[in-house]
Amino acid sequence: MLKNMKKALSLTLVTAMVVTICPQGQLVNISAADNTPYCISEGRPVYVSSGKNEDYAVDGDTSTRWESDYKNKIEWMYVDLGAKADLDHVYLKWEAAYAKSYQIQFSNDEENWTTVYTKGNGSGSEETPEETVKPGAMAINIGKKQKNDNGTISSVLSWSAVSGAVTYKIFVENNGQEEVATAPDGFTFDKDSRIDLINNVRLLEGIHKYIVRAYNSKGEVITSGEVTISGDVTEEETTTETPTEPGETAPVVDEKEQTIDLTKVITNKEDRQARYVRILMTEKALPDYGYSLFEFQVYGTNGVVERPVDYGVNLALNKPVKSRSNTVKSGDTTKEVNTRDEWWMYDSDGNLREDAYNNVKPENAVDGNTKSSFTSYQGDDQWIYVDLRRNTQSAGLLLTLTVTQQRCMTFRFQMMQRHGKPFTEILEDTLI
Ligand SMILES: [Ca+2]
Repeated sequence: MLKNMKKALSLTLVTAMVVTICPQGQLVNISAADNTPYCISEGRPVYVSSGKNEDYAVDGDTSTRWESDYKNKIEWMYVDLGAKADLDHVYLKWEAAYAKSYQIQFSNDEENWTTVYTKGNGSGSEETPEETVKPGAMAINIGKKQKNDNGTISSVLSWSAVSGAVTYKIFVENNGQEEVATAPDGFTFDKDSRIDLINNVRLLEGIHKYIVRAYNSKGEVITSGEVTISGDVTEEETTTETPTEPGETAPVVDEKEQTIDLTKVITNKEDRQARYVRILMTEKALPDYGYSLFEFQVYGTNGVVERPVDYGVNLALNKPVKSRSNTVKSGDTTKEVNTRDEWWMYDSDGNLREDAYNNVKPENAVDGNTKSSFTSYQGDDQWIYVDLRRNTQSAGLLLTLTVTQQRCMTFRFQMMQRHGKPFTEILEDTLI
């Protein structure tokens, strides 16, 4: 079992018992009364359609990840920000099994979702989609348009599965009148319900709204989704206009790391408010695997996650450190050790292995690398201190202590103003 603890303290520190000390984590410099957006999703409750360890997607650690079940094409994840917050941007860090197509959606009741951003499409095409998905529990994607032999235009329409649905029907709204949608071969979808989640539809000339309805076994509509699409070929070929609804933008850093600037895809500030933010994944980069996401971070203000404290510059970074020297008796000889000291850290000639020492040396505690650590000698009353090389009145230091033994540990933080002077107690605490 590991226990982590963060403490703010000043100047020099002293610890007790066997303890591993890692240097400070990532700190964000933010001035007082700042309105700068920050990560308001970290550590918040998160819900997924499948898979384990969903908390890893909001833990702020880019080395831990969530992975969905590998079977389904459609998966989702949403985070509860705890309050209707002002949203600024979403940051995604994917593993190799990323989503080629996905949507960012908002909700305030966990039931009705509004799609505010769409990347890719549902057909596997690399082309920029032209659809504008309306609010609804069912996400619809329009694939690449194609010209049929008979001169008509058609496109692949796919949608997300709805729990409890036994059939789906496709309709098209034409001049305010609802009609059944038609397939390129003349098939009308209303005649025979289809349970497929993908269908080829013929596109009529002009702008039309296509509607997909999900029915339960009693023939009742559970939910529906809508998509607006043009059947005009000329418009498709010159599709450079600004979309009338929030749509695709190109803020992508690369396929694995993406930032969606919500201020660019949602014009009105009032529309950038939500308590729940969802990512609906509709197309896999690696079809045989689940979706795999290291981080799903939502940035904004007025959530419930507190703004990170500004600890300023890390004054201890790579400064001289010293840990207690322990006199250890081994047979007839004695030796001085200032770190963990185990038999397996020595080679067959009895010499301390350099790689073993490098894993535990005191310098690891101030190297700015959260992956390296100092481990003290395995006895009580151990200490490590750092010399900041100057006197300062406003020094601050954030320490992460990782206790590697499951037992009571008392530690004290102390400071010394000048070499040779007594230490002054700053803080004493006990971990159990
Ligand atoms: Ca993570």
